[in-house]
Amino acid sequence: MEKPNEIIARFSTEGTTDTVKPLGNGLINDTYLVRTAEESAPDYVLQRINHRIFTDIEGLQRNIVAVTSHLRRRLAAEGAADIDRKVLSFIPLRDDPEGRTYYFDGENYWRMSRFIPGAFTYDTVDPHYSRMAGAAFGKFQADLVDIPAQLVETIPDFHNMEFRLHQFRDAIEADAAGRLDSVRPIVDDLLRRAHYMTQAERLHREGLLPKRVCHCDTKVNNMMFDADGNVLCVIDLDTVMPSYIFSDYGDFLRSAANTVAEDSPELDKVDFRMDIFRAFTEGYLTSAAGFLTATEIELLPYAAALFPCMQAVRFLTDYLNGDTYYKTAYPDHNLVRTRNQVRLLECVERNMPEMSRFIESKLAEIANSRP
Ligand code: GN1
Ligand code: MG
Repeated sequence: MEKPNEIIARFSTEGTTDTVKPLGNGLINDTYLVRTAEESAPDYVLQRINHRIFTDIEGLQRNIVAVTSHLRRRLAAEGAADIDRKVLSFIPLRDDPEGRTYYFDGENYWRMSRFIPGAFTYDTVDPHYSRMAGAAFGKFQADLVDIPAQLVETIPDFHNMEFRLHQFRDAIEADAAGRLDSVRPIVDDLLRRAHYMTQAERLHREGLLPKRVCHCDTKVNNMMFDADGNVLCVIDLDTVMPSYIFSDYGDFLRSAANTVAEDSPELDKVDFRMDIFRAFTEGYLTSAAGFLTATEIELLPYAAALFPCMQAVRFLTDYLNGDTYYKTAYPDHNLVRTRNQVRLLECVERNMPEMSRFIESKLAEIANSRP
């Protein structure tokens, strides 16, 4: 493997590298902040892309470049100021006739983007930030409705619940780590919900539910805010791909409305914050109601339940497989995450009727406020 400085030298960056330090806490890629010595040169983010999980790096970077260029054109057309802080820019390789934005050192894939100065991410948000995040993710989807490029699914069937249950059943069958007996009740509890949770796939097959370009990892900490709390941009674009809009709506609430972190073992503290739900939904509907279909809107409460359920299934699958996918800090980490997500799911399920009522009333308000 090449040294960071050698890797950085492959990209057409400006300035000279001063320091390289780990950045963020993603579960999949390794991220570093590259500070340059010169005031005049930007700093950069260097990432090692996990190519065990993202097997089509070429397609992945093509997606990301298509999306960021499209968003950049949109911002320019809107006459937005400070565009370099509102959309990520990826750095091409030096002297590469194909203009590639990733480098393979024989072992690992790397990419670089400009570091956005004065930007902050948060692991928890209040209703005010949630409303802005909702509007921003809704706008992200709205802006990409007319993207001319055909994007690839960077992880095929990523948010396909039928596929996740299939992997789950395989893991149960194999019981590779010998952990099945200890988790039987949770396994049964999740399988009981299989039919309800796979309704999106059935609706899609019947032509009643479209796939649109979505972010597919709308965890709250994948959104950057400026010092005044205004949304700057959406980051972590590896999973931008065609999916149901539920992906973005549901995954944000899964991470932001949980009163505790997704791996907190304190189950009695897990709750689903309806104030966050209301604020996020309001923001989302203001920018997305214009293109959403009635089916998509009606199923938003389902989306809020689907994502803790899918995440519980994914964590438990990994636990049964012996922790081969997610980074873990201790042996039962994936099981603790699973229990946490199941508890969150139960809290969501209790609130679904109220969610539907809230969405209906918001839509009526939006319709009435239109001239
Ligand atoms: C992974 O790497 P990170 O933390 O952004 C995962 C998401 C999960 C999330 C759970 C490619 O995202 O789907 O929701 O962990 N990304 C991938 O924390 O599997
Ligand atoms: Mg992330």
